[in-house]
Amino acid sequence: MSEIQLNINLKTHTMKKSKILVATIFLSIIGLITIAADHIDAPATSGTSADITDFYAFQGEDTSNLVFVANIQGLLSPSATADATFDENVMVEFNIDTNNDYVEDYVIQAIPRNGVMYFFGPYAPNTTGIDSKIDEMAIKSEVSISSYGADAIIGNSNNMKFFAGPRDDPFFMDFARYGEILAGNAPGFNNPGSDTFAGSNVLSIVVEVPKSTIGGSGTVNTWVEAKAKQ
Ligand SMILES: [Ca+2]
Ligand SMILES: [Ca+2]
Repeated sequence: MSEIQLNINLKTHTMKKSKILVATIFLSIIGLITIAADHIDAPATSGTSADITDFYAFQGEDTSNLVFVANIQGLLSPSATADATFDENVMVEFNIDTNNDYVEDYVIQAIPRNGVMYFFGPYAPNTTGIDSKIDEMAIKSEVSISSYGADAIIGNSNNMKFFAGPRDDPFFMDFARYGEILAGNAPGFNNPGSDTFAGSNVLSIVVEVPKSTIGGSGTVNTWVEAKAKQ
């Protein structure tokens, strides 16, 4: 299992970003936009179809909505992107905790089948924690998976919006310089630096939901998991 976790406050308008490079993380960061990333994952998941590179959660252009973005299978070259597909045995689950006990009160689950990404939720899951199940009674939505180089296909149903497909990796990090800083050979980052992820792609899953469907207001904790079918 690969997991990234972060906090987001539904009311504040502070912007804060964070970059973390460990396998499983927890961030007590409150902000309009919160970002967690671990492009280099634990050996068991690194480079696999379940390898999460980034998790973004932010208020939508429609301020009554929240947007969740999970990027997986990072560092795809253009040629690799053309061949990259979502794994039908891997479910990506967005977890949302609304009462600060770090147990998910809502989940949004995404799983691909035959070129379509299916979404379930948001709904209160019967199973929490390490295990996950898809409740067939959950609200079901879908969007065709967009092809590399083609226009993005946006699904719009159940008052939500959906996207699944390859995207340019938006993450910026100068890993070479970072290594030099850690080694004591450089005083800090260059401006603008050299983006290690320039020209590389990810497979992205995006869902925009009304805040009213995930608790409405206050602070939520949210994290994303990629889980292989057992
Ligand atoms: Ca909870
Ligand atoms: Ca879960």
